[in-house]
Amino acid sequence: MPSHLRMQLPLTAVVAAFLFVSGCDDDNNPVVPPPSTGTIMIDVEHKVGAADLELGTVQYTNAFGNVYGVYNLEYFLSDFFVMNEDGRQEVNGAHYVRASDEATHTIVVEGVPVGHYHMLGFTFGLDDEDNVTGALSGQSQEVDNMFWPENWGGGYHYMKLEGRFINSEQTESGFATHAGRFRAEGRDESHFVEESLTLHQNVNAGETLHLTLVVDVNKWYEGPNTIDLVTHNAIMNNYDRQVELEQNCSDVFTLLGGGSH
Ligand SMILES: [Cu+2]
Repeated sequence: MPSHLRMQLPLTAVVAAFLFVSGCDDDNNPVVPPPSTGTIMIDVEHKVGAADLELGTVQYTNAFGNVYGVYNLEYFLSDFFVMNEDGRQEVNGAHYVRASDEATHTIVVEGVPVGHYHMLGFTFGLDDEDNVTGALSGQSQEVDNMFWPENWGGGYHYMKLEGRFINSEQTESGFATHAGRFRAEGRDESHFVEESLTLHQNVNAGETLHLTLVVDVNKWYEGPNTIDLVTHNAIMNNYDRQVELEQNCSDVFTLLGGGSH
């Protein structure tokens, strides 16, 4: 450390002590500015219809009539935003969720400007800005394993939803609902899903608003497209399957604790 810096330290300490003491004479502490943002904490709950998602057993029935089980579910939610009359406040960042790992079920969105908001939204998967190979590296092996092949556009899977179902021969067969941006020659438009959920809540300075996001796995397979799991293997470069999934995302997510007027 240069000597002139060391010399200044005692003087700084004296000034700080004086400010602190004089600040104590007032009810308000003039030294620390009040926070202008709050936090939204979202707990993710996975369901299949009304039932809690239980991994690893073939016990659910989808809209098509497939009897199936989920063995793995992992996905990204990113770029959370809240909206009110003043506009849209975005808090960028990607959150990795894995059904088998409770530690990934809490999403903390910090730095939300204080205000009353009537909408909470996010991107299911990653938009083009975030969906870049290597952009999320260094977080975990699980996140790295979400990579999407370079020849299909690179970046990351939006979701891996994998399991087993009873096929028409009455035997168990695997399915892999892998969602992502399939980019190829003649197919280079972006596609990602933006969700918006109704909210009537205040974000208060320095406080945390708690919400629950319910994710219903069955909804990925119904409305508007009723999906037969027979068709859900090796779908990553299948344009029609990816578009169907995108459309079905609209009612997968519901918000609890959003309040009302
Ligand atoms: Cu895949």
